[in-house]
Amino acid sequence: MNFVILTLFPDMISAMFGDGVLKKAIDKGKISVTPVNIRAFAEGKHQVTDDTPYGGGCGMVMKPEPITAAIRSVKAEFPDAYTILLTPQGRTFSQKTAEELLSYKTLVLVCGRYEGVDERIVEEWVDDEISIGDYVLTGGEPAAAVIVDAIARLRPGVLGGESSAKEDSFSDGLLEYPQYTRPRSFEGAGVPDILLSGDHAKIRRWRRESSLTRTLLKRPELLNDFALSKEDIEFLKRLRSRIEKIL
Ligand code: 6GU
Repeated sequence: MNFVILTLFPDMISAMFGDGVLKKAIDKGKISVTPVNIRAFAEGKHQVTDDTPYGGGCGMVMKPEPITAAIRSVKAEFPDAYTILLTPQGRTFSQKTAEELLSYKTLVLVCGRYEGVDERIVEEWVDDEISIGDYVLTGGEPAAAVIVDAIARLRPGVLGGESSAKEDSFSDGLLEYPQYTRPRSFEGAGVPDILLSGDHAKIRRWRRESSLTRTLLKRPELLNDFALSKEDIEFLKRLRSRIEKIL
């Protein structure tokens, strides 16, 4: 899968993928991450990429010509690329969005800066607009990194253990159960006995129930959206009535 990131700050992108799991995935050819410098497509001695807004107002707007030239050049290489503008006005990114975008061979992520990009870019070239949450960043680059990370780790061969992406928080709509490793006693705090019991059926059940308990206490709204088994529902009923007795 190819991620092409149009930005005025390509070094920001290179830095974010120069280490760790995603660097390994790039080295192994599982994904490619290509920062494209929008400024390289700007004309003139000063290669200007922004200008003052028509109608007045503060801040600068990214000019349409350099972004258009950059997108055209990417589309020449990847005609089927799906183009996403990173903007606080977009639909909010989630695990579900990551799974949905996994089906594209090439994603072009356009990082906005300043007060935004000329609207004609959005009309002519943009297939989708995505935000990573309800707050404002100075530019789309951190958002692009978040989106690439969340999608890339779902690709086969990117994570070490093939099961790890399936077991984490949100993949089944629940938060993860608590994890422990050695030492068995750390500064007076122990490990739940059941995890040391070797009884794998019991451990599986304890983990499921821990996930359900955590989700109910920390993010109860998540329980509305996802399919729960009969056992899950029974457990949550008992948990709720225990909590109600205490309160
Ligand atoms: Cl995608 N861009 C900017 N500038 N701010 C954001 C964002 C994106 N998502 C949340 N805040």
